[in-house]
Amino acid sequence: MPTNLPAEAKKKWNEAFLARNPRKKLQCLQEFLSLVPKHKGTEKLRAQVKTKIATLRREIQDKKRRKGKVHRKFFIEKEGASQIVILGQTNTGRSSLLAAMTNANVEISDYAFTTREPVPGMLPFEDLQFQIIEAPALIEGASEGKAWGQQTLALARNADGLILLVDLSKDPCHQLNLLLDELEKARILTRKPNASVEINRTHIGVGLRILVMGSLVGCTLRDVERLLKSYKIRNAVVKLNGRATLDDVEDSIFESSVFRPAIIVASKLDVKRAPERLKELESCVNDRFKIVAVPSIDKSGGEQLGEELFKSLGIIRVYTKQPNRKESSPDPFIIRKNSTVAELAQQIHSDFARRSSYARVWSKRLPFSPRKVGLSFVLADKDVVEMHVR
Ligand SMILES: Nc1nc2c(ncn2[C@@H]2O[C@H](COP(=O)(O)OP(=O)(O)OP(=O)(O)O)[C@@H](O)[C@H]2O)c(=O)[nH]1
Ligand SMILES: [Mg+2]
Repeated sequence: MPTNLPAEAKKKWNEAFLARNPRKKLQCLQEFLSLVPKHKGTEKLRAQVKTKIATLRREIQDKKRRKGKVHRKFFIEKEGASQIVILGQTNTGRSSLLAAMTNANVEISDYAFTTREPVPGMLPFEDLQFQIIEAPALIEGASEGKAWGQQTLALARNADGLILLVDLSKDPCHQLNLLLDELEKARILTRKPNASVEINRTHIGVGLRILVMGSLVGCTLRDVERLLKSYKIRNAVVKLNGRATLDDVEDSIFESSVFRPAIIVASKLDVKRAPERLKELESCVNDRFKIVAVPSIDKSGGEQLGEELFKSLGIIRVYTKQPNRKESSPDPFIIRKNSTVAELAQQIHSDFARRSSYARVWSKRLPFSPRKVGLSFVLADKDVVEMHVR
């Protein structure tokens, strides 16, 4: 829905964006909010800005309080093929799952909130390793900053995929809805959106570079340009994927949504009413997510979990081979499903991409191998690719 903001408000938003000092930013955001007219079209925006203000205020207070105290470590460097974050409420069995599926050394207890910092572990799957991270428990109000919620949700935002842990000893649909609600408020989407808009603002004069990778719906490139300029955005690289509307562009000016594929893991299958609660969960999920029910004490569940994660992430492995060698590299390249030979070359090196001219591909899915293919050839999982340059 269009927000129809007055020019003054747009200008104030830009000022808030550019402010480096948190106090100045807070002040600008408060002024911005007072300039936003109250109607249906601005409802979401106003809620979003209020959350931003509350978070910023808390950050300023925390900084004052924390001077000299130890900080909790929340950022975890990515390792392996993908980083997956386990989200769930307290005592749902997140640590138990992590301990059963990975090599992590983690404390399991029946006390609430045992895990206070993210804990990583590696889950092997075929020739890949997934990095699984237990996030601290998520509670209602996490997106507004309760119980380190902002940091926990930032972990999820930074990950490649999510495991939503649902405990079958309690009401499963209530747990799931709470998680989805907090994710939505943090603008982390678990459903693939029709469009994604990325705005990378630069402070030097490169002008507006708008790259339309998909298509524009109900607007032209000029409209997008005009909208950005009305927010005083004059230097930025803007990438539009999928079918983007002008509303999508405006939304992402305020804060971009990210899509994180998710699966549900149901825990505590051994409790008395687990089978009927699993049915309840299935009916409220209604095929929106894959549900994996594996006993967390049983290591054999690791393979099933690995496979479901691999499927949900929308990635494939390809093995590259040098033209003069017989063997392909033992370690796969991880690329997005439906990637082309050109995109693989780009991932290897941008210079390599420029010089590539064709490839030879070995695969069981082809009637004969190797097959000589062009740069637009779409790759599949386990393809062996030999790139040729000009
Ligand atoms: N019956 C049963 N109990 C389980 C299962 N998995 C975990 N538990 C118990 O549930 C309690 C909480 O387990 P944790 O793995 O520590 O839960 P958590 O989600 O990591 O909890 P916090 O980190 O404290 O928020 C412990 O007492 C576990 O023994 C299971 O499959 N069945
Ligand atoms: Mg734990």
